[in-house]
Amino acid sequence: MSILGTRVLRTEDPAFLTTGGVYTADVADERLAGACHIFFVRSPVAHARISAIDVSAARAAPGVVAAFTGADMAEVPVVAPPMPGMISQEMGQYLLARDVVRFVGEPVAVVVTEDPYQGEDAAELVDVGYEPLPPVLGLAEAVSDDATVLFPAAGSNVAATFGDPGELKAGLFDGCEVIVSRTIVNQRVAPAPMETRAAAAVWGEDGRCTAWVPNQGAQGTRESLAGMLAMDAAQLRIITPDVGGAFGAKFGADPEHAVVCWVARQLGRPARWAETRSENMLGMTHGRAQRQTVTIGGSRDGRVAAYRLEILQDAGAYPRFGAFLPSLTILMAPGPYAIDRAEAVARTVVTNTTPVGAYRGAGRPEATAAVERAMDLFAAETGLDPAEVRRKNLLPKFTEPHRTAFGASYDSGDYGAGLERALAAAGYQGLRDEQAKRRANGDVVQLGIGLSCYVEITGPGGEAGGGSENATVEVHPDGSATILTGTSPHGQGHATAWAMLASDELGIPVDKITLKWGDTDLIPKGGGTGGSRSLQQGGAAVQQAARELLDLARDRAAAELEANPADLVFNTERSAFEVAGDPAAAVQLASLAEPERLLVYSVFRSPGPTFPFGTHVAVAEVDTQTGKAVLRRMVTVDDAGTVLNPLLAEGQRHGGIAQGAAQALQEEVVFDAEGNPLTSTFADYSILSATEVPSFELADMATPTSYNPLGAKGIGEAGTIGATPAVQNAIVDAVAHLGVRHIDMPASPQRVWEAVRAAG
Ligand code: MCN
Repeated sequence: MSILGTRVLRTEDPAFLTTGGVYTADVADERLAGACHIFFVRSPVAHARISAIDVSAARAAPGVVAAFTGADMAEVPVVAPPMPGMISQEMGQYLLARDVVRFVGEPVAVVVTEDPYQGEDAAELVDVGYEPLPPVLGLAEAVSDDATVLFPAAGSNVAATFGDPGELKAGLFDGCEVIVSRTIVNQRVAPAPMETRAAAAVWGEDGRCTAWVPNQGAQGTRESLAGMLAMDAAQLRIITPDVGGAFGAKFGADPEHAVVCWVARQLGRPARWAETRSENMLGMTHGRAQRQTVTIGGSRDGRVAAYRLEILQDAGAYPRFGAFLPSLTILMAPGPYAIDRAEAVARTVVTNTTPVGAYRGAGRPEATAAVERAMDLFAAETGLDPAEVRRKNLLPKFTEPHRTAFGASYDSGDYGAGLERALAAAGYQGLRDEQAKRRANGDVVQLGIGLSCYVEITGPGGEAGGGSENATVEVHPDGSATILTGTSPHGQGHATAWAMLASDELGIPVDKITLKWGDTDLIPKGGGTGGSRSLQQGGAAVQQAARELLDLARDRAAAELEANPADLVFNTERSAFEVAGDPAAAVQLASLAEPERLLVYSVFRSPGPTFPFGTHVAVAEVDTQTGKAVLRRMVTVDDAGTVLNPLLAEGQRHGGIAQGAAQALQEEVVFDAEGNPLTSTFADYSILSATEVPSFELADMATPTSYNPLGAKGIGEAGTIGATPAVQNAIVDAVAHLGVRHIDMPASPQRVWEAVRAAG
């Protein structure tokens, strides 16, 4: 019997739950013996010209080995933004700021000490002269005609445009009986992984640098670092130890990682860095940060005819992946709906804030939030039930790819079934009855029901739109096996999942299969983990490699048994080849691993990305006197095709739903009018905890994809994509009868209370 589809317990957990995890700060490799420690001096102002930097006092402080500024790194070029041709290349960042600082937290200098605790004190002694410049903070401000231009060479604060705003069709909403328009804020949030950023680096006598970096893909990090340090990627070996969460924000490398490598070379001594939580809140990329204007129109009977989405994306001070997010938002703008006329445009601007990057969902949660809010605004205007409006507009079931107006090709979907299953699981009508009762009673605590139907894209990549990934599977003479993968787990459970895939083919128990990842000398190629690509590409590669390994082994077995390869059957129960009809004539797979190694490297190529979908139903209570909103129930259908391991998939849904709900309920990165961050600790940034969310109610549904033999789509980001608008819609719905149509996220008591008051 196959173990695919079963709840195999995570083989990673015994180590993680005891003392077994080895994070970058724990790496005890002997090459790092005697390492010095790096502490960054960061800008305390959002925008300023640097008049002078004096590190002499810091150099004389106890334990200080060295102190460096940007001037010491003259040979290191400015780091240009990614994606030339799309994003302005005039908006580069120096590894250490040279003339101008553009956000609070930007690295300006480093002090290097013997003891990790001496750095913070010595950094206090670095004297930096800042001549304040006017900060640009709001998105509207960034694009106003008299805005301060952060990069004069770029000519404006616009880093990228997607679509031509001048091309917006004047007649898009012609013939619509109902048109609603609204500007909504998809606020900036912090990825806040448990493990903050870190690195360790050492240069060998061969002139190569070995760097340990907790990230989402060693190979991509090697390319990023090589670019930043203007060196040949072959001179770098990147090793990824255990990673304590990444959530999209540990893709590639940050300037700090490059500085660690540079300092180690400069001093001829290994160097280590691990940041504090506050540094992480300032320096690690933030997510989301869009202002969206939605316009939706259709007929009084609830049919949507036209939809427009205009986006202003905040890239923060230096364009990184965040600058590119709107293209994903636009790609997924119409979501799961059949909307005849739709258009979307975006501008990405720079502001004096922390750079914005990918955060779980990366562009797709923003698309879902916009269209799901728009659907509710449209339902409110037509006076129809939000479920009914969605039912009327969802694309009908399809099994052949469906091409959208924005060029996405949805592989397979059954959105209506997902909606009905979620409504049934939630007991939708009963909830509406309860709501009507409370409204009629004029209860202080009102009930809100929020829906969100979504479709998202997972596993994008490659020139033809599909991605590829490699795997090596090796069977050892002792009956164990090793898998090398180009993906890079940081909480998803690949060690368990990839072992299941190999075990299923080879008949080797899961606990005898070891997964290796994240060492560029061992695994030179790999796409890493992001865009929920890993199972559909990396997992598929493992299965393919294991099958090819059996082909190779079959020939060896045939020779050994003096049989025709075609007459052999592989018995997974025994992990042995048998002569058909004569099981006594058999040879163990493991015994074929000598004298020659039994190993196969294989690359799986996917024909295209896949499009998971689902419906989330949130039930919230809102106290109309205090504005306090509480999430009571969360019922979700998340269809990611065939599920490999329900335990892993449910874990992914749980984490994602919690993060998605957190954005709607309480998380927000806030800056004051000078650009000072007000949420740089967990005391101020109210990161969600288990006490603020109910137990999630997960309903199953699986519509397989034909794009990989596993039938699997991605599940890693579904939770954040579906949950945020469902929770936001539930909170608005709770007070909709009082005249409230919209409340921006997060639903702080003050914001909810003000909305209720304003509605009268
Ligand atoms: N899975 C499954 N059946 C499916 C799909 C997936 O059993 N049909 C399982 C897979 O075997 C894998 C897990 O679910 O163990 C997630 O697989 P997949 O959807 O392929 O996503 P990735 O492994 O590529 O993970 C990436 C995704 C992203 S992009 C972010 S961001 C994210 C996330 O995963 N960050 C996370 N989940 C996270 N979970 C943790 N704990 N920490 C993070 O930083």
